[in-house]
Amino acid sequence: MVPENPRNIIFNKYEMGRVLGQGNFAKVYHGRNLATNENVAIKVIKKEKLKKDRLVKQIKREVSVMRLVRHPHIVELKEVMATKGKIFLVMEYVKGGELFTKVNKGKLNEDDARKYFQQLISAVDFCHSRGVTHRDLKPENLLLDENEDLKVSDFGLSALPEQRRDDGMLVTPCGTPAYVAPEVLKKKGYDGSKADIWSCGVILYALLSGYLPFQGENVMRIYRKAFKAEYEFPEWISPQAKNLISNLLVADPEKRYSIPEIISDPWFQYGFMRPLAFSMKESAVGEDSTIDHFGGEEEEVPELVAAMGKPARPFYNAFEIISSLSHGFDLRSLFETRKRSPSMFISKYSASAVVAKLEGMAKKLNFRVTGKKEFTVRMQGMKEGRKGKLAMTMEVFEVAPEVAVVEFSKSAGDTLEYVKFCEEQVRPSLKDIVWSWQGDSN
Ligand code: ISQ
Repeated sequence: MVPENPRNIIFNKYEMGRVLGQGNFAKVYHGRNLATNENVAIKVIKKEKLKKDRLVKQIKREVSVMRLVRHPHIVELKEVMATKGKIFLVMEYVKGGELFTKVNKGKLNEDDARKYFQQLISAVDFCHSRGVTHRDLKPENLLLDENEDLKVSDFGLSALPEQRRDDGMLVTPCGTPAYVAPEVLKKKGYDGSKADIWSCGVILYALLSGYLPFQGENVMRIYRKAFKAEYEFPEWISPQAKNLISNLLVADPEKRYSIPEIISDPWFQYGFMRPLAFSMKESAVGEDSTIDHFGGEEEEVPELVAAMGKPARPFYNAFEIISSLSHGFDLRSLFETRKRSPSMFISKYSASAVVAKLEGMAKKLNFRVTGKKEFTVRMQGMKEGRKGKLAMTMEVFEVAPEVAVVEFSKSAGDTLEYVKFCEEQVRPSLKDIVWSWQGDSN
């Protein structure tokens, strides 16, 4: 029998409220943390809406990206929970609504438009520099908080069924017609970061004019104009802002401004302060979830919890979440209590680049590579230690393009010698590929 749940409580922790937004694969609800009364936004993704492997890839991506990043202009992902049929992404609730509700009431003055554009570019720059593109920047993803500051949502989520050609270019056409770059529409390979910059150009144009640069009675007409970057400026936009827009809405992505060029543009620079960003967050997985009964549907047992029983400890850090996701969305590893001699770091390089670097390190430290299988490297020292030769295994998981998690463990030798070796030799020799070490705050 399905128990009554008139208040739509999920995981004994959140009360689900009204719908805030809806997309192809997900619905976003207002939520309230029952213990703290904190408002949250909860994105609910039904697994059946996507093929499982695609879904897992997508979730992995959003989680791995959003769990790691803290940026004042990116919507924070607080927690991830799942039942057999649904994934719940608990996000920061952004109160002020969509930026474009404001624009619909009329164009913004240049100072306000510049402030939002600067905040947008700092969020985009932050993600691009971590190898993450948005690819669906559009009004619905631009929210305003209670201080009238911008928050970009869905970074990392637009990487739905992603395909890359051999040269690394994206081939999945995605995005929203009026904001989509010509090279995306052409369905040729494209550079996701240049496509984002085009969308930023469309957004800046819309903020300053109150309407879109490429309009038409049907999608084909809009596309045709976008292909040729055919648009006109209203006369009230200043020459400096026009100059910047005309360097963003350039059909050829090669000739389009890059982020550094945008940042050094004089119109953009006016009053620009780079926000303090990035801290590696400590995370929390739902610590006590019993029966989830949401939306009057069939009773579901949260698989994370059902599989594992009550967790031994309530909090997990981003590394644990990511590495467990890399193991196929099986979060059991989060609940292991056995202490290994752990070391993990996140790198902003591809898995193959990291593997190459690990092999180079072995050589430099006079270790012999004793095994290499896909993204696992085993190596052994030449010198006899207290308990024989030291040996270690390093596993590399690519959790997003150009984001790899590297986990290493001792496979032979004395633990103290191993820890010392890691601290004194391994860490320094990897410093140019390490983005952040497990346990380090940033
Ligand atoms: C956060 N707050 C309000 C609305 C939202 C919509 C989508 C994603 C996050 C959100």
